[in-house]
Amino acid sequence: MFNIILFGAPGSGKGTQSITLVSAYGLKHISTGDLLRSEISAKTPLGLEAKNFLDKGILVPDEVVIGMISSALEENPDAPGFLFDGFPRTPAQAEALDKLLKLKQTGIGVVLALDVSEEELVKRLLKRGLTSGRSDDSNEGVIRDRLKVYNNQTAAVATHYAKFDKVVKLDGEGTEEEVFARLTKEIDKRLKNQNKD
Ligand code: B4P
Repeated sequence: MFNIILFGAPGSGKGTQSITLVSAYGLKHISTGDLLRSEISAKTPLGLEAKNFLDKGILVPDEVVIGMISSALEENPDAPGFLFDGFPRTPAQAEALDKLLKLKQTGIGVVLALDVSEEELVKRLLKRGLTSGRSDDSNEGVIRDRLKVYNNQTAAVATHYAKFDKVVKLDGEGTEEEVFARLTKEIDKRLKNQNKD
């Protein structure tokens, strides 16, 4: 089993790259943002609670998101590996994920961290906001708040995985194809090493 965390600030290309990566490697894609948005559209109690957080650009409480991930892992016992997109977003989520994967006798293979400048992030999210209908993309103030949340709460997740020498920082600027090529180069290197062991 090979599990990947695609890491980076909002707008760094996690969701975009996940689509092509899961199809290239046959992984199961788990995006907490997508899971939360589908709960919101279905107007479930979890979705009604989550909406207030997403609209303001702040993080949904850890216990809610960890519960969702635990169910997603249980629902996919035969997955050849998982691509985590937008999760973990706090050190507490990272520790919970490590424990859940340990129960499945697996762990994180690599954390691929996409590096994009703040001005480029704001530009991309405002552009997506013109068509996505996402309330958190259409207001520059909310976008800047999401970037602050990333710097204050989420960046520490990379520090957690750096302790285990799992983090690879990559340039997330350029065309989608260029970024995809950088990501696959790193994944292929690790898969080759794993197959040697
Ligand atoms: P997410 O759904 O995870 O969304 P995101 O971080 O905003 O976007 P992403 O990074 O995937 O977008 P992408 O760059 O692909 O989170 C939304 C909210 O949900 C959070 O604010 C939080 O409230 C909540 N949440 C989610 N997970 C949580 C968790 N674990 N804990 C607590 N709360 C959680 O795309 C952005 C745009 O850039 C697109 O329009 C794309 O086309 C464009 N783009 C991508 N690559 C490009 C490139 N190379 N060049 C030019 N444009 C590019």
